[in-house]
Amino acid sequence: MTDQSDFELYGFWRTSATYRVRVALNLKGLTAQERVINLDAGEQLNDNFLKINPLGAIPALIVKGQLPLTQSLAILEFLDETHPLPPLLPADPHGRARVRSIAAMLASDTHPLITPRVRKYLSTVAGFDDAAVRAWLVHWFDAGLAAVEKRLATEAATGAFCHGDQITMADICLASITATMRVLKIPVKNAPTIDRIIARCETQEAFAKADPLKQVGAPAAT
Ligand SMILES: N[C@@H](CCC(=O)N[C@@H](CS)C(=O)NCC(=O)O)C(=O)O
Repeated sequence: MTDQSDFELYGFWRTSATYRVRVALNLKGLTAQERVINLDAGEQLNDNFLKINPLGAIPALIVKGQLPLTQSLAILEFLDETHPLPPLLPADPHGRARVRSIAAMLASDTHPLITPRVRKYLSTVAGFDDAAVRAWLVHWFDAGLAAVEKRLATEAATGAFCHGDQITMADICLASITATMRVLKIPVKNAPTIDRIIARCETQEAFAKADPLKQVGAPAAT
């Protein structure tokens, strides 16, 4: 690396999974030199990038001299283990499992259904027109967030944030989904607990700095 950043981060301005890593880096006070992989230009499928992630997906985090790290949740866990403060998980095992469970509902069960590769398959192979693709996106965002809202609104462990009053990886994953919905101009519906938690997250610099529209390559806000 030519600059003084702690890491290299392969990402793109609007992506949900890269957002998660940006927020975690910001919370930990770490910096990354970003390498843009333009998803609109299909750069995730270039040979050079496929050597970094054969799945053709960002983010990838490079720790100098080591193999690339992929998968945002694995990267969040890595950052938390190597830079423990502030922690992204609570101390108790049950709480840790709850936070990982909410994070997985968002990053593992909701996010994959709305990725560019799925949208491309729907429009080029499955015969979806633009309206049908949009209806698909709205359906899966709504289904994922409705389930998370139900948990957050009814479980006693919910506090100012998804788990108690400290930011955890559940909040990072929740905000990563709502940030992407905002980019796609899809509203969050009937989710007062999510709305409250996201409003609180957005007061935090670590989240504000990761706003997709503030990243290199983002279009001017409309
Ligand atoms: N589970 C992965 C998902 C990675 C992923 O799908 N990233 C999207 C951007 S948010 C991507 O690069 N998609 C490329 C494509 O779908 O072609 C993670 O959390 O890192």
